[in-house]
Amino acid sequence: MSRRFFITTPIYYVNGAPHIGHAYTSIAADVMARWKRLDGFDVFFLTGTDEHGQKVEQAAVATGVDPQAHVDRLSADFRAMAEAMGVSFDDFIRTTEARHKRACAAFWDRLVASGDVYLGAYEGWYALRDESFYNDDELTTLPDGTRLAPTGAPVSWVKEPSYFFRLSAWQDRLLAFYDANPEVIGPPSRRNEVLSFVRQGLKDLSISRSGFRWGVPVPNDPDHVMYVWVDALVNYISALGFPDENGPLWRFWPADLHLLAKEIVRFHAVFWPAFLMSAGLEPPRRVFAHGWWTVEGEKMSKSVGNVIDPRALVAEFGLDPVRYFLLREVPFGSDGDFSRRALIGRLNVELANDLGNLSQRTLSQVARNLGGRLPAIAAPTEDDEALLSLAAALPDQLRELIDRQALHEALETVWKVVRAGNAYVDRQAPWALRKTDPDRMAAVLRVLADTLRAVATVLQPFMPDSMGRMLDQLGVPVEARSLAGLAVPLPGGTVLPAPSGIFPRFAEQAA
Ligand code: ME8
Repeated sequence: MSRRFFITTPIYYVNGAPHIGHAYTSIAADVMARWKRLDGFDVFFLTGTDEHGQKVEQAAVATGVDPQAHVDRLSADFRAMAEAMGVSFDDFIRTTEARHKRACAAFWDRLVASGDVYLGAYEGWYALRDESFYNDDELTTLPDGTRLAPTGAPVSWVKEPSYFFRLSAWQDRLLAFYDANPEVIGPPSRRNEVLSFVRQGLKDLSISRSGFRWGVPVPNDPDHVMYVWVDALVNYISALGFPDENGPLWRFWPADLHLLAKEIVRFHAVFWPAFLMSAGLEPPRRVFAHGWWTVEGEKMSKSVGNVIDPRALVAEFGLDPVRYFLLREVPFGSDGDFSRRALIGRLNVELANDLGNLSQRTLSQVARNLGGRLPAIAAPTEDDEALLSLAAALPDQLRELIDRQALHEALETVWKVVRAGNAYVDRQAPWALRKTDPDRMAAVLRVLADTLRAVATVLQPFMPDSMGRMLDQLGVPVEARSLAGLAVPLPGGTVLPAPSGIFPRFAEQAA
């Protein structure tokens, strides 16, 4: 098995401030990247911004600034958002960078060399908002005659000279590829959607635009810029130094996981593998699409005024609680709704009560009754053994769940252990043992400390800062915080720092 792991987020369009949807994908990818690092993998985690296309050009013109100045400002904001969300990216690619334009030109030349590119004329519907072409039969018509794409974006009729990619010739090879790689698209609902789209037959794809300038120039034809989606997808290899296949980062190709939401599966699971195979490169190993967030039951939109700024949420609730909520609330892959009530409920019940109390109950008794020294491991009773074996199973269980992007199940699996830990404290009542059987009290507290250590270790990717503090309080040295490190027990007598609460409670507020 390869111990390298390359994970990407979409590169986000720079046409507004980042919102909770962007933060969600980036945080989920961050959890997976951190998990793989914790498990000893050599990880490359890529995010960035998509800065070309007619939509961006028009937005810049509307604000009266030069497009480059416009994208510089917005890209910096996306980068700042990622940093504020604790996103541990290894590189942040921008499609206006020279390294990216060079990679696009080389990639285009490869497609041309493969015989898959020809010059023609595009005539059809185009939705600027989606930067996407649509067939007539995909559209709906409003009473006033306006035509809309399935995404709700208005379309307009475009007629211009265009280069085409011979996608029609790739249908059978794509189907063979999906067949040979059943895990390449997830979740299964998205895989089925892609399979039926490809089985219906593929039309050649327009891959250049000639009506505007804000894009990567097509090599040897100054009248054309590359279709923004060709340019955008290439980011995943330009960040690895393409076309230099002997460079230090090329070993990360093919990507282990392209993470994105459901509306852009077709670009990643149909067009991108076809382009790559045409260019003689390996297609990605997996494309996984999560669902969409709505807010208090409504679609997020600037006009409704319900767009949630993730940085404002963090300012109010703290980063780790927000990360936890986003990944716990919704099965990863399904749509979900953001509500303050649900957020506050989970933070109070699951973080403050379940996990916060378990650690407080354990550590305050170690501090008070054992002089703040971690007790030695004692011969376990059946009840001890039951809890310890649940905790010891966590790394393997989470490996399997996170490898199939079941982040919500991973958290639920950890919480089963947390709840078992609280039930164990209630049963064992170490506070009552203090006078009657102090040795047994010490043994119980050690079982609890070891359980908490396992829990905090596997939760680090989700809540890096809080779990770092919990491991500090448990006396776990930084170098012993990996999954491998869990196998080595802490010595009895380790001096623990004074415990302090990790998760605050929040008052429910009327909306
Ligand atoms: O599509 N719920 O960029 P984009 C969940 N530039 N996720 C959401 C979301 C929501 N309500 N809104 C946005 C593009 N996202 C292209 C991508 S990649 C080569 C080019 C997240 O700014 C989700 O990951 O429209 C979605 O796929 C992405 O932002 C779309 O970002």
